[in-house]
Amino acid sequence: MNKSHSGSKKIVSIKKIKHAANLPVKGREIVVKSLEREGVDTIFGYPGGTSMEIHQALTQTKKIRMVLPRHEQGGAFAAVGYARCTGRVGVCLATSGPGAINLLTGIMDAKMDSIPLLAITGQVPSTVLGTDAFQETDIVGATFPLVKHSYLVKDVNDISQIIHEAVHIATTGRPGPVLVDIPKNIQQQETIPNYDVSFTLQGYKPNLKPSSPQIKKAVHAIMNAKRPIIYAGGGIISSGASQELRKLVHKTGIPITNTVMGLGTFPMDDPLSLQMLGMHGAVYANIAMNHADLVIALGVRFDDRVTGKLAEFCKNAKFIHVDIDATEINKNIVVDIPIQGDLKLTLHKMNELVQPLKAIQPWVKQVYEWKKEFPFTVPPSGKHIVPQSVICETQKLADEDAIISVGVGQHQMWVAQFWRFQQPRNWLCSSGLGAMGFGLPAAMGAQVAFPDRQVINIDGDGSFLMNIQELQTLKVEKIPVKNIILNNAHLGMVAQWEDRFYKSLRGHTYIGDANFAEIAHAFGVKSDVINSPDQVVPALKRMLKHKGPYVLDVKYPYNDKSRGHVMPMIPSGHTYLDTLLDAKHSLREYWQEKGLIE
Ligand SMILES: Cc1ncc(C[n+]2csc(CCOP(=O)(O)OP(=O)(O)O)c2C)c(N)n1
Repeated sequence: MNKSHSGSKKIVSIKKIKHAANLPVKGREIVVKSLEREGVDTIFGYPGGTSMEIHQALTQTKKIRMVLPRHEQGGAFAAVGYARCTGRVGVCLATSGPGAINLLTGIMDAKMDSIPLLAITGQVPSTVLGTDAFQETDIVGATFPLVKHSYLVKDVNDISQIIHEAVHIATTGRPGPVLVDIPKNIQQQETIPNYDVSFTLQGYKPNLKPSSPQIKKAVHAIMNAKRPIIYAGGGIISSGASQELRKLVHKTGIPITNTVMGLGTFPMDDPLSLQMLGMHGAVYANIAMNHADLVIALGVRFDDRVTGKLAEFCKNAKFIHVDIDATEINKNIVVDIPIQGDLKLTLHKMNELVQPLKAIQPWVKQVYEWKKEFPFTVPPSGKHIVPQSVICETQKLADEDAIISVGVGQHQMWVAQFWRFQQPRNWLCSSGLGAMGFGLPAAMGAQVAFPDRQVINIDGDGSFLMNIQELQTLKVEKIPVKNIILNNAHLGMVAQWEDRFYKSLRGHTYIGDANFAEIAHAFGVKSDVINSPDQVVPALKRMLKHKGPYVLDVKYPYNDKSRGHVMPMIPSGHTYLDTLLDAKHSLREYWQEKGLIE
């Protein structure tokens, strides 16, 4: 939290008078006031020469908590974590040049996963723009393909309007990242502020209202389907349509599978939930998708990790596709019934028209049989810890509304497979970009948003190392994130691909056995290390009981046999029949042996 320095009270009162009397104030104060007016309560910002004016102004507000990350990438991920779990815009702030460039990974993560993010950057004074001035980077140019929209502020009188537009664009339609780059001299200039702003951007009017005839067509297709399946993704979360989705599933009885982004939109322990689909998804979800006659795609992208070989994907199905973003429709898959519009509105209307589907009972029975035949299984533990069991034990001990964050790799997929999410916005995962280093700072952002909830980062050792400096932020800012490091001394997921496709030749995937408990200790964060199965539950209990931040280093050996791999797995670009079920069998071979296919 900000601590006001001596004499600051006097400055505050002068500022208040200036605002009240419509006297000139500096651009930097207008930035802060405009953010306050947009309801921003937290900024993750790292200062430097061209942004310190804004930091100075931020010391004078009590409405915004300024969290200082220890790396701008950490700040951007924290803002993304804040946005993912609250649904409100996340805000990060950086100086020009290296600071701004360090935001790029977080901005891209927000772009790929449609997360509302406002990235504010200081810029060199406009008088020297284009001269290769010290720490000048054309950040508007550099982020051009990554953002939903961007602004270079050229006039101090535009600041409040631009901040209002930026937040509006980031949070409406398909959410995404917006950049506002503010030259230092504009932060310093004075003007009489005018906060009477409205949205004026020509051509930005996302259509929310779905077409009624298209909805009727979709409902007709649903009522006549014999083998329908719902494939639901992050769009459900963005539009707040989880309740409507639940109603659709329960009213019709149609089985549902989720993308990684969509986990939590539907309770994963409901019998009709087929959990996650795709490369490391449930075998039964992928089989059901590919045997369906109607795929109801809701807020999804038909991403390659879901479809595998496009030409073979759901070959015998018709597609309904609902998305707020018209450019998503017919992008990867040509669909039969496109519906452009808001999912909450669309599902609400569909729910009024659909009826229970009695004719699909044999299909649902078949789906339940697949579900029984191909469950996710935790390998038996010998003398070593099995990472999947750590995930299951953690869920048994954690609060129901715990927020779970992950890095990228095997641990990420195991959490997606084994954690049974019941509600949306409890799952922080860099899904589209797959950015290692996401877990800790994203958890930090979520914990700042929800100080009283459990926030647990289940990370890989490689991923954790990429933003490990944020342990100091946890300590100094008193952010009680719990970190479980599934530490196999390897870049496990890449090693898994080496085992599968490169004859186990290690191409720089051994990273060494760091002692994360000692590192955490050096940052002043409480920690523990375990390496045998009987230690798991007591160590988890101690961690969850602790009031402050915590690091639990869980050591287990990387195992090049299938029990150490994330299974099942559909090799990239293949079909569901190529699913590797274990070390020996693909689904195709298994079904051939049973005489079910040729
Ligand atoms: C920033 C970044 N660099 C590289 C990769 C490629 N990559 C994907 S998974 C992975 C290994 C992750 O290792 P670790 O975090 O230890 O998790 P594990 O797979 O062992 O659970 C790598 C290097 C990535 N996703 N992100």
